Amino acid sequence: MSTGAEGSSGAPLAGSSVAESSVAGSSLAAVGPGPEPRGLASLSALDRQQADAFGSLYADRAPAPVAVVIAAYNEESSVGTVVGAVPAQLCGLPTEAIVVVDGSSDKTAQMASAAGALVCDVPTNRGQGAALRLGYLLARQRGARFILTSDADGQYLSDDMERVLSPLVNDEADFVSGSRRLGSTTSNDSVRNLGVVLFAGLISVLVGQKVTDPSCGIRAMKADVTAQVVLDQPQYQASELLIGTVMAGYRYKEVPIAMKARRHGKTKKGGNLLYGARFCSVVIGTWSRERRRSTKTKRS
Ligand SMILES: Nc1nc2c(ncn2[C@@H]2O[C@H](COP(=O)(O)OP(=O)(O)OP(=O)(O)O)[C@@H](O)[C@H]2O)c(=O)[nH]1
Ligand SMILES: [Mg+2]
Repeated sequence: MSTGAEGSSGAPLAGSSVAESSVAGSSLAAVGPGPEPRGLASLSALDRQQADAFGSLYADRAPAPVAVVIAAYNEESSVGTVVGAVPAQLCGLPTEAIVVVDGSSDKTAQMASAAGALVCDVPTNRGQGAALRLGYLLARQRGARFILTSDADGQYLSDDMERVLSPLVNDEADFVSGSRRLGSTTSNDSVRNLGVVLFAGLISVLVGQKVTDPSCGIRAMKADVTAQVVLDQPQYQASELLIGTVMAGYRYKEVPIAMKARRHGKTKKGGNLLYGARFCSVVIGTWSRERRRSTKTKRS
């Protein structure tokens, strides 16, 4: 299995000498003699502080090799069912659900906790991207080998989790995304569905990798990948993670999944126009940033 310190090409990535703590409750990112993993620079003081508090809170709970990280904001009607449906084992490996709530005004944190999740309840709302970035840190800190994400609104099915994780466990990929286009969706929002096709085409051309669904919330990655990619986006994080990972040379794979329409609560992403505009700006911004970086790396 790759350690995440190497890209799929075998080329060493920055920061392979950094040992992040994998012991709950201990301090983070003990830096050895070498460059820091790029992703650690994206962490804020709040992320580190929350991670320390979370580590202490759950120090007595045995860690699991597979962390299912879920960002949840005002999802009290569905988060308990989503957490309860996470299988105890995936691909023969024990799992744990880590739910990151931030500034919710309802009982999301209590419902997630009652359903058995480890909950990080951040006092201020920052967005799904910031919540997932923190969730990845929490999972790495607890020593997870694999991180799977899902949404708290019940749009993704726990039945698909094993299919998403399996290529990682078999070392066929470093990052696996579900794809509603390879599988199915019950959404009849034609604007959203068209957006998925158009952005998939754009990203495929930009990164030179066939992508069919760049905004699918069910995905899995080797845990170390999340420390190596820059995750600056506070809300529209999906394409930043995808583009950063593929452009860093990690092996990407998609598997078919079934996506359902939201049954409770409402979208946190705004209307289709705003969602599309922000998504587009993250795609172009991330691609430009990663391209500049690879040009600079090649020159030096
Ligand atoms: N912690 C946290 N989670 C968030 C935030 N915004 C969104 N989320 C969660 O991220 C997941 C995806 O958000 P959604 O609003 O469902 O976005 P979407 O699935 O792209 O859009 P829809 O198809 O309209 O549901 C859900 O579990 C949300 O609760 C936030 O600010 N903080
Ligand atoms: Mg949703």
